[in-house]
Amino acid sequence: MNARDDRLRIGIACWPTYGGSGVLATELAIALADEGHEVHLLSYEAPIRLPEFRGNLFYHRVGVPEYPLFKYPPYALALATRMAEVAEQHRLDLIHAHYAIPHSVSAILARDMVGRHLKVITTLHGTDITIVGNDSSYSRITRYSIDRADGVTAVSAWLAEETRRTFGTTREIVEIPNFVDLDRFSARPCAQAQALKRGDEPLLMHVSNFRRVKRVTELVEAFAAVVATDPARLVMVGDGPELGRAERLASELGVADRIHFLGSQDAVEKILPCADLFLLPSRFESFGLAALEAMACGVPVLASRAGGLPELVEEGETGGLFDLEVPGDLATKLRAMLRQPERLAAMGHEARRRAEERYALPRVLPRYVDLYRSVMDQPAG
Ligand code: GMT
Repeated sequence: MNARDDRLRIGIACWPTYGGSGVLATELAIALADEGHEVHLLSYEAPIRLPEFRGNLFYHRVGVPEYPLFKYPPYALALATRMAEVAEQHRLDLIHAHYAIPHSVSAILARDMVGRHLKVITTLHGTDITIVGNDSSYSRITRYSIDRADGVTAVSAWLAEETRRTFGTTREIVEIPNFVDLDRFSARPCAQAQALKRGDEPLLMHVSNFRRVKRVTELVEAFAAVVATDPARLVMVGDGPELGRAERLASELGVADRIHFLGSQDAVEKILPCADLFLLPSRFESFGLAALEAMACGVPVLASRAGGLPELVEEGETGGLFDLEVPGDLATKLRAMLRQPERLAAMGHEARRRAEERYALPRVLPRYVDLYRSVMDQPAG
């Protein structure tokens, strides 16, 4: 702990690219720094939401040297080495690893190098358990990283339960939901994004990294079915492996003129408030941070009844849920919601209220800080 007072010195490791875990980790780093803690972010490049300069928030790039022998450069080892260096140079109290593979493993290695006084907290975000950690190549090391961390959190009750079930572990997993900056994500519309609207036509929106799990092509299909009877427009924000397929499908189905593919956008908070409904039809989501950001902007959400989404979206209150197993259910629920514009607006208000009530930064941040302190009170084992 910082000698002058009880401010903490925290290392945070995350993926820097578009994706919920990196966004959440960076927002957490900023919030902790704003509270006066000293925060050191480690990643192979600066995370997308990292501000240019904050007095007590530092970024350490992790270099991964090429070597002819290395067909796969060992990033996990370079990260562990950098973590150990930063921990010693800046007398870190703890490393908070976001996403189990490889960040948590690297942090445990760093702790082995530096000494047990350095604590390791791991936050599980979702695909690190459900897709990557589940793969037989990584399953054992994922379980090891969960068991050996000093503290483990999961972003939803569903993910905590899924982790216990998948790995048969009984270790305590603290549920700490994701949070949202309610000043940045608000109902303030942005003039440029307003231009996406056409008259009274409802504007639908989707934001993701366009991975298969997001089911963006299924979304385009459902949208095409709905606009055959009910006019609407769809804005798709993000980039990823399924973008090309989604664009081609939009043309094939004759709805390309009704869908705007905007690519990756740094300031989604300027676009989201223009939406009448946010769509997240994923195969599962451990939490659904993009949906929470939409809710904070006063936009109701239609999501799949899968993973942690029913914890976030309350059917009939802040949006709707459709069943993945029921063919055509996404289109059916979407059409029904669009036909009740007043109800949709009321759900948008309620969505913002829920975001304020449950997911505001001041509500969630103390839970992380309390966990840091309780872990630091544990004897160095
Ligand atoms: O959604 C992704 O594919 C990205 C992934 C990540 O790790 O960056 O997101 C996961 O973590 C987010 C932040 O906690 C959650 O809001 C997302 O629901 C979760 N994604 C999945 O579970 C598919």
